[in-house]
Amino acid sequence: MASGTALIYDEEMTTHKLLWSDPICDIEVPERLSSSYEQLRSYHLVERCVHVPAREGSEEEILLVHSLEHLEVAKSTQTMNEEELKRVSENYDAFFFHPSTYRCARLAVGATLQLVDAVMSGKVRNGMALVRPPGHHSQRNAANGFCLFNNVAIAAEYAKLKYGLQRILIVDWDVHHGQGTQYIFEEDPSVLYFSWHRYEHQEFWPSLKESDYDAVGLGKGKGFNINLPWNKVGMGNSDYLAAFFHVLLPTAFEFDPELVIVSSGYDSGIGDPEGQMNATPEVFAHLTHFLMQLANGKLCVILEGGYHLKSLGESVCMTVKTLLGDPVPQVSGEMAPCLSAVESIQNVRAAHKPYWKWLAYEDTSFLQNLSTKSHFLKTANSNPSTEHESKITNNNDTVKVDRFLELHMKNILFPVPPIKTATTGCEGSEHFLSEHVQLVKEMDKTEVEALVSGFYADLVKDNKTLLSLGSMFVILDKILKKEVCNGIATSPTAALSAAVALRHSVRLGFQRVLCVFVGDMQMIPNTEDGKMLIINICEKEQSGKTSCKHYFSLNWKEDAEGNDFFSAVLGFILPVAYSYQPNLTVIAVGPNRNLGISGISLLVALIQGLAESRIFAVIEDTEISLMQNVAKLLVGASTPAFGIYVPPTQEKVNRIKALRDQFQQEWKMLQCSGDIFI
Ligand code: Q9C
Ligand code: ZN
Repeated sequence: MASGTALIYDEEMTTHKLLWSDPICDIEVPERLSSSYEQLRSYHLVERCVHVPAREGSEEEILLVHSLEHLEVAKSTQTMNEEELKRVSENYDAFFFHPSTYRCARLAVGATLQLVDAVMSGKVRNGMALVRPPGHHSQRNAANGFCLFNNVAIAAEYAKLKYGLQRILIVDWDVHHGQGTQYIFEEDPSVLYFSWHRYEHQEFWPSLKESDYDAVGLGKGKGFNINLPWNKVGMGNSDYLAAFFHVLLPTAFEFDPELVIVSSGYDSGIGDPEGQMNATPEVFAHLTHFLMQLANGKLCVILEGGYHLKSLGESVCMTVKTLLGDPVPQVSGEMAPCLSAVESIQNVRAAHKPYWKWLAYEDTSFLQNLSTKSHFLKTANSNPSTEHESKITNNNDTVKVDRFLELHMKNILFPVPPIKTATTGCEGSEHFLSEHVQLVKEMDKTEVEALVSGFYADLVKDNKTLLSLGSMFVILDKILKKEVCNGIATSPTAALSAAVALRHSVRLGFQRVLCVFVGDMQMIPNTEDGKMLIINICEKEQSGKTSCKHYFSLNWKEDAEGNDFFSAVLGFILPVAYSYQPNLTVIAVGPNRNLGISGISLLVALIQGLAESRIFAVIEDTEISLMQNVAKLLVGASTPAFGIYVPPTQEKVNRIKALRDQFQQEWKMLQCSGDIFI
């Protein structure tokens, strides 16, 4: 299993610069690269990465995507004077040539391919390349939007050719539409291209009809081009997360890529003069964390845009930190997507319904009637209570954003130590013991009795149970004191241990504890005070409780053929959990579990984005191999195998949809369709 994170940076790519005055291009400055690298250095992230050198991409490699003519024009600019450079530049929409541009663009291509090689050969697990000029607007025969060669598109073609890959996912979270990338792969079903972008009903550059949600790909490539247009500025953390839960991630898991490449523009972050969006740096940690769950962790992040230097640098650091496996910081702000974002999400889901199994049974009956529906929603948009409060929106004042980021990043638990896991020395633990694991000593019996006597005292019948509670108290304590990030304990009675753990964590001062129960859990603690939220995944309908706001019962029996739990995790559990914003997560697996190891691994892997990655897992002590799997996940020693993707049955889709309809007013991250407006 590959480990380590590659970082590619070559100062020479700062020599490409604008030589004349041009208000359109003057934001694409060399400092974008150098100051991001400095920021990485100041957080001590550079020394934790594997340094991989850049190289020049070869002509042959560039010709995988571009025409010979385009290559020759670019090459010819090396010896031109300023006047000639300016004249060639004017042939393109928003591009400038410098005598070193050709050399830098070849380094940008080569750096990207070096990263692909490092990841594909297993030298590292993942990595990031800081490159200039960027690539995603560049087309077969044209420079465009600050881009000369399409680094990411070349990398995808290269990976197909050199490693025989059949499925590559490109995620373009830059705020502009990578129309260049779309054109290159439009007819190619082996490359799934996802882009969200500021669109404003085609008002925003590059103002193309084909950037809208109905451009789904052509010919054999139908369904493999996903555009999510943002029709308003001010989109923030919750809108981006909703897009991942309700569009990108389910599609990506069904597609099952062998490699993920990110067109990683940070002009979609707060303070950017181009994007005018509101997403704070830590959201990029979450996006990165989600993408790390695909393709066995093989993730290549390539810089595209990003023009607010401070915001760019912080966001780059968040990305690299997450690639390294550090705890994921909490996202800030109220977790509710705005109406305009939900409208875009519903439209792209409807447009892609014919091509993806996970969407097949979703109720998108408004499909026939999209334009009227959209019109209806446009008027609905004027409801101010469901629109974002735009405190930071439309704020071009770079000083104010700088100040905001300075204060904000201080609250983001940064720097934090790498993940440490606490556990008891249980059977099979030698398989995952490492420097990241702390063995805890158990509390003695009288201490435990004293602690438990306040609540479940009468239930503690034997020494074995008492002892397992003892180790649990120690682990929770270490999590609270931030000595470790997560912990795992076995118990002869997981239900009892979990119930006690919940009560105890609230007593320790955790304000919001999310608890996910899997299997037979007879003891459901009282959740009335809102300090706990319980999601009970069980096979039989639980009676009572169903009306309680902080208790959900999700009926689920995993499909025998493979893992059909993706739809439940993405369509319900994660949205509710992100709406709740817990500061501790407890996962308890009891007897007669109704989910396989792959389903539980999926749950644990994705839930790790919450509560600053603070997780306490309690597992019934007969479940040795499950215990080993979960422990490896918590330690970060493996990227999980989630098993074969199986689409959910109509019946299961309906069940999730019913839960969404019932709870989306309260838990707003569940919103992904127009039903909420009726
Ligand atoms: N009126 C990247 O972020 N704006 N490129 C042109 C013309 C160009 C952005 C405006 C923005 C290019 C990689
Ligand atoms: Zn951009």
